[in-house]
Amino acid sequence: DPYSGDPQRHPVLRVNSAKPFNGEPPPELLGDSYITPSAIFFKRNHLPVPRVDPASYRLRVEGLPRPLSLSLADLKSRFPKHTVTATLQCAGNRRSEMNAVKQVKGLNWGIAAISNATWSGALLRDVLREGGWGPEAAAAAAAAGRGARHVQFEGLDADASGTTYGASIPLNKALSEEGDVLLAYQMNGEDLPADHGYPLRVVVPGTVGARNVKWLGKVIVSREESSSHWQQNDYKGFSPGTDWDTVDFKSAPAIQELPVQSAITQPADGAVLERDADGEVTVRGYAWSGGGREVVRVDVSLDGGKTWQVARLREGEEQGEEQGEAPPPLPGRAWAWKLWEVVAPLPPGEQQVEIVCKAVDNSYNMQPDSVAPIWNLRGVLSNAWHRVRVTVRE
Ligand code: MTE
Ligand code: MO
Repeated sequence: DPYSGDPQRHPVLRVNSAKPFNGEPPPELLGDSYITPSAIFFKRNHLPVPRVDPASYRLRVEGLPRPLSLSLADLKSRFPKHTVTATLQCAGNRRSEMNAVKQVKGLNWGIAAISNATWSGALLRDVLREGGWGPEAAAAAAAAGRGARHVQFEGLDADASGTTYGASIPLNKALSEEGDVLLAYQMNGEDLPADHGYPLRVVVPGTVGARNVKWLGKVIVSREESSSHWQQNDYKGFSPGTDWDTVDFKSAPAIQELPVQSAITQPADGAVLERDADGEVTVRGYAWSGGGREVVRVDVSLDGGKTWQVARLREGEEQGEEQGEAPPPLPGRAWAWKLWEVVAPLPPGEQQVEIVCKAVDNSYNMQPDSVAPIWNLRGVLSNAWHRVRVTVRE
């Protein structure tokens, strides 16, 4: 069993697949803490978890004037340590809602294939610079017809044929002073857990989970995108009219930045609510957008989207600022989600109530109101208004 070396997992995780392991936390727990504890942070593995010996581990960095081979000690001592609070979201988060419209191919994620953590490590741009990457090297490469546009990442996890997990991001993102791309050796102040990429993963803030390669073995500055299956033939968006007979994966770009997203973590879909003394209900959830775009507003409806009120974005201690975990985001660098809350009067009488939320980011991107028009055969980019139906009792 290639999975016999996999780590133990927290029993509270809802398992979408045991081998490889894929699990998400219960929504109520997810919405409880600004920083998701590592044990319940969603886990998305395509392959067995590789066991990496930290003493002999080397990160290879190629496609540079001076290729590098770095030990963990090198990464920790030769580069300044940076800490970033960033939300990771799987492209397939909320896929189950697409499945409800029409069957898609992929793990049946609920609303919790998203989590938020603090990550610490070396900046990728500092490491590339150490390898001699700079304006001169870029110009020389371009003049020689080898102009680099991408940075590829290879994981140490492999299938039976030896094929490893891989992905790439645009070189600009890696080099930008405002990109905050990390070669992370810590998550929430501790060594990375085995499931999250021990001893090293890349964290690409604002970018789809799939490019945040775990158990990182190799970094390659290159002219081409990663040739991996997951970059080329997966994690791309298509029209609702495209099916498996007609799909041409070459026709669509690989997903990088994700669209604006929000969901209700409390109450749960199907919950029965007893009206309290004040006749109010507390609605909570998360909101996030890709590319460092900041969520500026969350609207909540208690009548299926007819009337709306603005949610309170939970600030200060609730957002982790007291712990120094979340200084107010810099423009274009809002990498972390916002938790929000509404305390609203429940409509009178015993009835079914449909609670809805939708978020707006600082580019005024908004979520679509329904799933069918954004349905796609892989069930990715599922970000319609989130709806939960509850029953109110007297
Ligand atoms: N990296 C490697 N090496 N192998 C993987 O299977 N899965 C990717 C990404 N990095 C993956 C990987 C996907 S699709 C996602 S959504 C994130 O890791 C999930 O990260 P997490 O398990 O830390 O939540
Ligand atoms: Mo993913």
